Amino acid sequence: MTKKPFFISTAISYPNGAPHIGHAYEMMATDAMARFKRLDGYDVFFLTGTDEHGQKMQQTAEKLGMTAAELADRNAPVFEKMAKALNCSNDDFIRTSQARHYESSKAIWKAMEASGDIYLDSYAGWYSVRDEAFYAENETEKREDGVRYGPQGSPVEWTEEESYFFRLSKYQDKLIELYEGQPDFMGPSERRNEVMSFVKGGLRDLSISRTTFDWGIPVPGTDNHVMYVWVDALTNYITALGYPNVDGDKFQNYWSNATHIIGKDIIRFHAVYWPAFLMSAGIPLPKRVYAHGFLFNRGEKMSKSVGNVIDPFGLIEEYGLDQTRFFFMREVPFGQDGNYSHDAIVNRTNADLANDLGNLASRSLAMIAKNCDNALPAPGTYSSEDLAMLAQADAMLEKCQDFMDKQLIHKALETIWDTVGECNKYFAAQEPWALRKNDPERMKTVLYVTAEIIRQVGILAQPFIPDSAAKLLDLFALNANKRDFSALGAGNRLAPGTPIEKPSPVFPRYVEKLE
Ligand code: ME8
Repeated sequence: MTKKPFFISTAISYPNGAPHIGHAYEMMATDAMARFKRLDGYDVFFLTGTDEHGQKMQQTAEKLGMTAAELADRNAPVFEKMAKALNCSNDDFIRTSQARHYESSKAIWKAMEASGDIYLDSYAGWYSVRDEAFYAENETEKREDGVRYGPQGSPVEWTEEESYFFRLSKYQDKLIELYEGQPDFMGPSERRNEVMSFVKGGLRDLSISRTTFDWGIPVPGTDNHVMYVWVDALTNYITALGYPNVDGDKFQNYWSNATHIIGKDIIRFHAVYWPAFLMSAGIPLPKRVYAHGFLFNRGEKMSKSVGNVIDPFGLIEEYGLDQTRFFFMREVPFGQDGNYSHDAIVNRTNADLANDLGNLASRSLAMIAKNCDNALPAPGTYSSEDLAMLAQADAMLEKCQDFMDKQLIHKALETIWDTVGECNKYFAAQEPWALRKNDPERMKTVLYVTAEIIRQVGILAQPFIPDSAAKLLDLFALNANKRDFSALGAGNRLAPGTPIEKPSPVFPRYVEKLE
């Protein structure tokens, strides 16, 4: 049977500085979604990369006394290294400075031009270099400091130059039709409402080329225009699938089911401009765009420009990779803003991972090793408590599938950890250590049921904490083909007789360092 395709992407980051935790957050969450779909039987293509053109890159490079290309060459590898450090399973890493991307961006430009959607005029208006965005006058405000700011709180400057325009206004009704006809096109609902009111408020044509600097992809047929960075940036998603070769396997297969994961500050580009460009170029649209929230360190927004960046490599080193992944995905409702702090990370690490799952696995498997000759016992007749416990574990997959289809990562993790919590209660209430003397057969059943719950939790936890979940599954010496989601549920219960050793701890506790 051929597998169903699934394409998923992160935004591509500006490599004008080192990656920060916001970039890491988006990568790990998108990785969890990619891994989830792979384990659920999909043929997945997961894309991430760097967005290297534009005025922001050029200005930063000038300040540093280097060229934008040199700056990109210095920083893009750090983003790639971060993807590896986060154990991201991306299938490609695109850099918009690559030749394949020049070809693809020129092709989409020509396709939009052929539809009669591009014309030459001149732009006079506000531009934010930090956001790489044009804003209407009524979206900006002049504050007491005399500086004018855009809607994201970054300064804007007056720009006047000859520019090509895209007939965005022509797509207003088609976009509203899209949002209404395909309510799942974007989420969460706060962002959907924001985009709907922006589009309903009236769309003006969009300036899509720049002439006052040259760090960009040349506009075909001109010698002084480079493409507005967002035209080429958005096109990265299809470049990686082989565009302009729309008949190729990659494009045919993966673009038919595409999801973009982005931050909330760039929803307008993905839910307004991108579908309009695609409609104009005669290319099918992605299925879904989902915007996550912003991360705040003790309530403060982090950004390269503000300078309060927390280094993701440092977090991984301090707390551990899976602990870092787990914390952000379990703690922050995906789609909303979130806070993090040392105490919150330590708390999740020690409570959810080391205590609830780690201790449960060590205690139950150590009891099996010691009292059942290092082999999983066969269960006897199940009590109603056993059946309820097994039923809860068997029901996890469907709930998680449903949540992950809506990008509600935290709800999927909550479902899994509710089962872990319930299993701890079950284990404590059944008291297998007491049964050892007075009802050893019953003890075997309780230990068997507990091991079976740990198996299912281990399988479902893989997308989120891949290394630790693999170690958990290693305790049952499960073959690779017994680790995907088709092995979940009642049909694939652990085989009695499976060798079980006394486990070494899978989830170390975080111990505070002495000052
Ligand atoms: O926007 N918390 O690049 P970028 C959570 N190149 N997410 C954050 C964040 C924070 N504090 N700060 C940034 C760009 N992000 C463009 C994208 S896509 C065709 C082009 C997210 O480096 C941000 O919302 O500024 C975006 O999704 C991603 O990190 C890259 O941000």
